[in-house]
Amino acid sequence: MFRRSGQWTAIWGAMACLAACGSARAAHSFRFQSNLHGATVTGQSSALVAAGAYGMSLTAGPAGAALNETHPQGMGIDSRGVAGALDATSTAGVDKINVLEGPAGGASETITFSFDRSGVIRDLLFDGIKDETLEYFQLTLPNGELLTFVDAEAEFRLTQQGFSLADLSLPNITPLVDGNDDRMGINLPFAAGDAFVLSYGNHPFPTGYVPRQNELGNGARWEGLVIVPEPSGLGLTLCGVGALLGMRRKLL
Ligand SMILES: [Ca+2]
Ligand SMILES: [Ca+2]
Ligand SMILES: [Ca+2]
Ligand SMILES: [Ca+2]
Repeated sequence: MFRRSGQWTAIWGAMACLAACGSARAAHSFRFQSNLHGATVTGQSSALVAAGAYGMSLTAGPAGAALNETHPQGMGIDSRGVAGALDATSTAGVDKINVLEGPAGGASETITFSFDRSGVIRDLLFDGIKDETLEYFQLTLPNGELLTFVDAEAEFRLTQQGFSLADLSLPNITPLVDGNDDRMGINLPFAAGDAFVLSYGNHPFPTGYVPRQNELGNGARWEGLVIVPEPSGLGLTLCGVGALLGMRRKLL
């Protein structure tokens, strides 16, 4: 009995040590809102921004599109410069990331981004993803894997009408958190220069599903992200040695 409680004490000690190691890593927050970066971002096809020791490269897509940071709730893409595309109808806008309309429409606007040193994307911050209209953001990771972020209430809205998230043909569905459309603690590692691609979509309604007030997806915005440096190999080793020593002491 004593041995078992000692084991648990050691395990808790190891977890506390790992948490302490994690919290010691400084967080760097990139925020996009209200022209925080002025003309270095808004109106540009590509931009460089910085937060602490990190530099971030951003590129708007498709070709001809420009970054737009004018809205208080985050970054959008202005595609008025994309030949054959419409980006300013009743359901979309130049300060949102949305699906384009017009002859060259059908695909989403995109933001491709990378960093000048390695690290971990800890938190992703979005705005304007609506639950009942089945809007989503997708993030293509450097390894090609695709993550899909839906509203925290999307599952609830679907189940109200006898459906579920499993009815959506989307890869790796990851619900956002509460009403803020953010995802904390996602922890996506990257190397310097690794490219991520952010895009938007709205899933076709399953047959028989009717969104409240018959609303349609209308684009959404990217508020930013928080990155932390990679866990130091030395720090983790010290944590591991400390945890083992603690466990050994408790078991003796
Ligand atoms: Ca747009
Ligand atoms: Ca929306
Ligand atoms: Ca939402
Ligand atoms: Ca948010």
